[in-house]
Amino acid sequence: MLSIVSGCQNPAGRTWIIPVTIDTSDLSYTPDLLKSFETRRIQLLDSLQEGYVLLHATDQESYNRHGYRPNNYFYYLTGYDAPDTYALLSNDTDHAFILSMPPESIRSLIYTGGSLHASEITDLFGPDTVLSYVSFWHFVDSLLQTDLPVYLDRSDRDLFNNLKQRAGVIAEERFRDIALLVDQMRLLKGPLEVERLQKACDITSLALVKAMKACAPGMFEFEIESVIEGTFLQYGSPMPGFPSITGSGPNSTILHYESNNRIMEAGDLLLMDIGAEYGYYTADISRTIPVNGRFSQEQRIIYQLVLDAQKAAIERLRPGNMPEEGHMAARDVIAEGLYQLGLITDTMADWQVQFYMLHRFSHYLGLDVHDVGNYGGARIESSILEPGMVLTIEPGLYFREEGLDQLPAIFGNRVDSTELVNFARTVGPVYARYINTGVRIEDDILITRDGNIILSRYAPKEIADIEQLMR
Ligand SMILES: [Mn+2]
Repeated sequence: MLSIVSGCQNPAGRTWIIPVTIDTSDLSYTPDLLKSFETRRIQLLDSLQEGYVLLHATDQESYNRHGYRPNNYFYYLTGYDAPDTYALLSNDTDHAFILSMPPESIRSLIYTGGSLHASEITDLFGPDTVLSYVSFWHFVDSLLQTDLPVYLDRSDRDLFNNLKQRAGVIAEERFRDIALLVDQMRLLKGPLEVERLQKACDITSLALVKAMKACAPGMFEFEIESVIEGTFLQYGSPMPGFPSITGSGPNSTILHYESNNRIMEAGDLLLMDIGAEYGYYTADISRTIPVNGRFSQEQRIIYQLVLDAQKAAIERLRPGNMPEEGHMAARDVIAEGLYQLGLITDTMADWQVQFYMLHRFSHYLGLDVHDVGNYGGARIESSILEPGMVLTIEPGLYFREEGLDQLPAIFGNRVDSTELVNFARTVGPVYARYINTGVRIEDDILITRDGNIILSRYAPKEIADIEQLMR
């Protein structure tokens, strides 16, 4: 076990201390951690009127990222994470919690090694029964012959289709969404979850500092990506929680740019939107830096505006407020700034502000980068902020080269075409000065009893700090 506090010293002598060590002992299955899975199962079964919950850890082939990770609901309720295994939860007192072994084959033994034995699974995860893969499905098949409802992750299409076929019914209402039972629980993070998110944020912050120090004109964007993801791996994060975005120059204005293969030039901005995953929880932090280490006057203006908006939003994030209040606070700062700069003609015209902002400023964070929560749907009862919620705040401003030409395509259905033409003509000369400027600043915020804690606080975002680190 190494115990190094990582500092990044720059020639000017400034040190960024990020309290993260190369040590994954915090991922071991402690009694407290195992208890947290059990508590969730009890809470779930308390709210389960009838029927049962069937969860799939997903299989080796289903990963869409660097490596395998279990289905979020499966992991959240069991703590178990072996590929292609299943869990069954019900209020049947003899079989309240059943886990399956993975399918047995000599191929999997040779290629991936053996799995835990049934007795080891029982000792560790505490199921009432561990069944072989085949026996598990015999049991499920018998349950499917009843007309009890089945709760499952409806986004797992393979499982859903498999169950419908086995049940031989088209009665879709028998198959219900586990989200109805669990999302409200997942929204409020417990201390052990916050610990993982904090560590994910610390590793990500360190990666950002290292990227800032490495960044120089002439480098490829993917070289920065490699510094970032190399740091993730080095600190025990097996993979990013989502594809890393390192977009420079014109690419800084593309929201989900993932090619990362352009050569960066002096005068470019570099927008990094990245997140290490740690213990299946992911960070999501964005920082925007000048490739040559110094913001131009135009870049400085836009950057400071986004930063001021972001801080205004973070201040509003406290218990009792709606997440919308953060969004609106940021929007108001940005609208006023854009108006002062001559980039919009009317602060009350939502479409004008939207033209630069392009996306919402906030989402929940947890096992998923866009974690469960109320985004306007009906899944979760209340969206008033409560202690234990974790959400991102990520205002951004983007000046695409063809931006003004795209106005009719974006707003043509709701704004009069002469108004669009006039707008483009009025703001055009000012807009031209900012072309290829894309700035996004994103932090991860834990709501606490008194307000909030910025989990991503170790990632520098003040202009002076970034410039000094890059000197
Ligand atoms: Mn985000």
